[in-house]
Amino acid sequence: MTSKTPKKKSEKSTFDFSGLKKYLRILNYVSAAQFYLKDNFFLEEPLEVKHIKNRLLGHWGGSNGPNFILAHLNFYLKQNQKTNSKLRDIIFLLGPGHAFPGLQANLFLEKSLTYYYGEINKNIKNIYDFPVSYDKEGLANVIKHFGSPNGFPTHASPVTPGAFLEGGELGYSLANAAGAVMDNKDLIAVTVVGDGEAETGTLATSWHASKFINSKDNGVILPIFNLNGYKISGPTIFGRMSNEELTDLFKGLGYEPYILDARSDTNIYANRNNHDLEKDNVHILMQELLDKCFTKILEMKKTGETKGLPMIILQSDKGWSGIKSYAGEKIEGNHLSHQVPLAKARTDKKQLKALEEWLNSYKINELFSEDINDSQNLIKKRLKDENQVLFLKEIEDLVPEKMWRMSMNTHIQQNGKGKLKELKTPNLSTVFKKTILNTEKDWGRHSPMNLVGEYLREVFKLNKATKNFRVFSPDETYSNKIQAIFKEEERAFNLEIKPWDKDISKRGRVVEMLSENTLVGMQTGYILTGRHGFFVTYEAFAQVVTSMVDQYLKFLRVANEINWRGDVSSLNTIITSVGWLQEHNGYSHQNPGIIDNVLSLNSDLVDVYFPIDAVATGYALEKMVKSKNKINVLCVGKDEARPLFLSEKESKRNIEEGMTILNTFSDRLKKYEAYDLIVTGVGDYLSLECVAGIDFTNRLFKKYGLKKERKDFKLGFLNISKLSASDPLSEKTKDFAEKLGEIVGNAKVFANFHGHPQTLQRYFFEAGKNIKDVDVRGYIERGGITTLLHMHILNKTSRFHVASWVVNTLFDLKKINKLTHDFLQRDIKQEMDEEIAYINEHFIDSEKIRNWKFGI
Ligand SMILES: Cc1ncc(C[n+]2csc(CCOP(=O)(O)OP(=O)(O)O)c2C)c(N)n1
Repeated sequence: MTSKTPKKKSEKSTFDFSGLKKYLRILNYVSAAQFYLKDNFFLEEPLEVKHIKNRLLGHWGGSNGPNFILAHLNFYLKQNQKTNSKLRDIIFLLGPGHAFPGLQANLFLEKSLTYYYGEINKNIKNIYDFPVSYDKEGLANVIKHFGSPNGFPTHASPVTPGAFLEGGELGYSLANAAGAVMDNKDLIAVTVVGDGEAETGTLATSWHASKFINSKDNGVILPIFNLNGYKISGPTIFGRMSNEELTDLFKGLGYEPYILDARSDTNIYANRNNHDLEKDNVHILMQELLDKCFTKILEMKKTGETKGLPMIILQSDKGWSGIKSYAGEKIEGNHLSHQVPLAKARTDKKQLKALEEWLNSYKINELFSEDINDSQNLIKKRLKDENQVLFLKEIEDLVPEKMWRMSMNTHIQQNGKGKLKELKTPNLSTVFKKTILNTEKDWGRHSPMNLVGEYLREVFKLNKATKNFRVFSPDETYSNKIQAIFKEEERAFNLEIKPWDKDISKRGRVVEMLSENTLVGMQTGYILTGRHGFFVTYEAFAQVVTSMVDQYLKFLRVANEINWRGDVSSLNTIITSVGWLQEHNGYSHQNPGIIDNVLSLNSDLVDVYFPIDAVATGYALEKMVKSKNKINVLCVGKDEARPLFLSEKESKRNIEEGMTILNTFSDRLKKYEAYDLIVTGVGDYLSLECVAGIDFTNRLFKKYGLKKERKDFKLGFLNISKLSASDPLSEKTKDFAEKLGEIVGNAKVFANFHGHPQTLQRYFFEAGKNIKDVDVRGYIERGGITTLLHMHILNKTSRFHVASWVVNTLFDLKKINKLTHDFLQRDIKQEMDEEIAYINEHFIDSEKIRNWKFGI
């Protein structure tokens, strides 16, 4: 494909790599300089302690492999993009985000840092108070402000042009890349994977991503596995595997691996007195490999095949081109280069000297263009960033055209164009008609998850042409009861499909893989490149991905402050097959911890919906798909026998407002009256038990003729349909607390929560309630293979516990006497014991419980 492909390894290149080698020298110099220099940025005078930063932060060792890769990619793309339009839609993902100094150096050279953080582009607000102009001053700012409190971070981040992967928590790279290339037909995601990163569970399963992505209708990932052999403090597993083992492994995983051994102690190009990078051979080999890979990718795209997708295994020295050894210890090609070598350069003169020698070895001053000292010229050049010149022409010539640069790819940043492919959303009444028929209150059998299935099916249908929607699920589409989507869309599978396999095709847009981590990585990659996706999973195992959600929130929070990033759809998760009803599985499948986790984040970007029934589920879904830049979780049960508590109108209001008193289940209040007791339900099963508890209480008072006593207190039912994570600095958080405080007033409160009780407690505390006036119940780790009622009894959230609390509280308030209290409590206990006896004998809840209806 290249116009001048080099012939043989030993042959002298027909390419002129002189510019590339210089480009690479800049990348490596600027990478290193970012750790150390606060002044004398280009070593124009002898290096002194006063030039060295007070804190030496960052990661050197991992930066150099990616630097080599970046320089080569630019070289290759610049040669080929003009003649081959298929090579213009390319993004770059850096798995080990700590290798950021190199990426940052490249972004400066590509002028994309100047585009976003220079003074030139008036449309883009510079979030920094220093300019990154494309001149020495701008480059000095890049070096100086690396890893500083108000400057650049030490890892790739949302402030990094072209990045949508933070890479701090390792392992996401391939999954993110997979999400990005899905339904982006022409996209090629070049993805650098670290060999330490490759030991993580997420990455280990992500090699399989290509089995869900046919390369004809989707883009393709080109993995470049940077095998530098070391992690933080020792060798990597992959670093000590033989080439045969590596080849066998990756062939088995479905790739065609090409190994490039560029290590100084094993390859024939080593030259310890000079950078081996100054020789042509390693560059010829890399260009040959890139050409082979891109050619093969474009070939495979014609058939959609993904078996045998090319990948490069780049074996390089960790800390490549850096200090070789110090005080008898090997630094380059060893884990000791991982962070900042010569970390005592500020206090140890010998280390300072060694640092100076090392930095000088790149001869940075030879690389600047000759006319940059002409200050008049400089001012003129600043006006037009693309025409500015800082380095020698042969270096600047390597940078691809602006719109084809990996860092400026419009799938990732908006650049003034519409990146977010808006979703057409269903008309809810159409969905209700299909699933519920009559949406008025009804004690019939309605499954919220059936409704979810129909809703998502409708979303697939409406967005068929735009191909901007996917569902990600760990093998649970059927199990979570959303199989209605298969009437519209299939599961993706790019391996052999047997005649008896169901709902599966090479083109499906439902991704079912039993790796929650890889799925969420795919989902975030899909979303951050402008599309929409739901992750549907068992509640108990959603916790597997909590740290991924935490990381995503950090990304969102920073991205939301950067105007050139543009909007993205929300990260939508449905947690179902919840712990309260776990008929097939029992104790191991009972864990609402994901709710605690997301609600404990200090942010106003996280909402968790707890719709009380199927109709409310519809309204919650509508909110989720229409929201932007947020994290939404929907928590709802999947069983069929759920009543409808509310009219459509009440439901809509209930979801809109996040909490409402439901009059049907509450005592009527006269003007200026307030509730003495409020029973609060959060979650479908828990709310039902509250309502049943109120009903049971009313019957009890009736049974014993306690008419006067019953009239003497007002009992209300509050349903909370949405909890948001709290941000102490946010108005929204204060509003919620105020509203809750107003509703509950001075009432005594009993609250039944779907998750762990302590998570809900905080909201009442924030609302100003005294903790002794609020009794919060929830999942207290009691469970097993048992019935729904028994789960409530075990966790003290049952209707009997509601009634018992009412009776106790009335006694405390002196509204009933001791005698009444005692016989009511005896009655409650007796009824509960009868139910337990029934369950023990028949293994199901009694008919009385199963057929219970409010007030009937
Ligand atoms: C999931 C996760 N576990 C642990 C770490 C801590 N950590 C940071 S860098 C690193 C070693 C990474 O090795 P590699 O991916 O090979 O990166 P490189 O050698 O290229 O720097 C580790 C363990 C992390 N960032 N993420």
